[in-house]
Amino acid sequence: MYREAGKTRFQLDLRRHLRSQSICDNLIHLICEIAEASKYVINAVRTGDLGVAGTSNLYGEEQLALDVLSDRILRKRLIHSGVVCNIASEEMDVVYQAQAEGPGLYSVAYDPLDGSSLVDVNLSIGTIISIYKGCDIFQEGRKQVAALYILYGPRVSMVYSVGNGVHEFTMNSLMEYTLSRENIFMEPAGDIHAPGGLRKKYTRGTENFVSYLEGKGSKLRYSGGFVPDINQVLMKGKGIFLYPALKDAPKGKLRLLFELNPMAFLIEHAGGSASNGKIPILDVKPECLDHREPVYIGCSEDVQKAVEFLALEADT
Ligand code: AFP
Repeated sequence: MYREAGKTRFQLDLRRHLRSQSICDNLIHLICEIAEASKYVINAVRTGDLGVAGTSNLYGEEQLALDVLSDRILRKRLIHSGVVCNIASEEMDVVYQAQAEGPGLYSVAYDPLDGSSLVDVNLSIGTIISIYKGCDIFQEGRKQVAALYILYGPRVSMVYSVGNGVHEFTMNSLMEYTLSRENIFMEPAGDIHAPGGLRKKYTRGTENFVSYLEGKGSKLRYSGGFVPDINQVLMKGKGIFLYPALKDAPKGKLRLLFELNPMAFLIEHAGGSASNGKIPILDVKPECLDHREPVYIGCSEDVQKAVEFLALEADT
């Protein structure tokens, strides 16, 4: 659910909206630079080479040419911004220091093109960005000062929060982002669920939770892209995404720094919740770049129900 931006605010562009958020100029500049970079990513996605890059990332996953190209576009733009200290990318094995520690600098963790394996079947994908003040990229997600994603779908949209509401911008024909939804908020409980991972590998608690969702009439809506799947839950304001602990992968699949922390920041600021099944995602202390966590994220009552089912499993 959301409050449709009033007609008078529809033309409000990203920079002016950011200025209304009482944040410092360097953060405004950084978010605008990321918005600019997204235009080059869009062009790459629309026209780029769908082949493989012949390299692999930290997780041993084959890198598509688009992954590498999108990563390069974003990293160059972040360095060019002049306000970024450390950079962590899902496509890089190490933290990249753009400049030495100093006042007014930020650190950025990003997934340049999440869901890139969906490009060749023309499904929606996205860029996910997490921003911290200072040079420590391994802070708990609750210490983020901003988070955003860009969704490359039938429309290109950007959803951001600096801790003062969650707002959506839509790209117009001039490739400008203009306000389309302001102060997006979520209902306490939902009627859609996006269950990642193979069901036969679910633990009993997750299996019972998904059966509970089905029992209350929740519809399965899963694309395989974290950004569009979260965007659906957020924009409808009534749903939950889960990528749980699996029997052969107790930490699930999704990465804390690049995927879970930024989305948890957005969902919590829209009135929802995000848990690893025990504690809020935003309270998990990142241990390393490839830190993964199970995730249940969306309507607060649905997330709480998942935690209860998992606690029951733990007691048996
Ligand atoms: P890719 O970036 O390799 O396409 O993975 C996408 C993703 O990290 C996330 O966007 C999805 O929610 C999740 O993986 C889908 O995983 P499954 O393919 O196991 O459902």
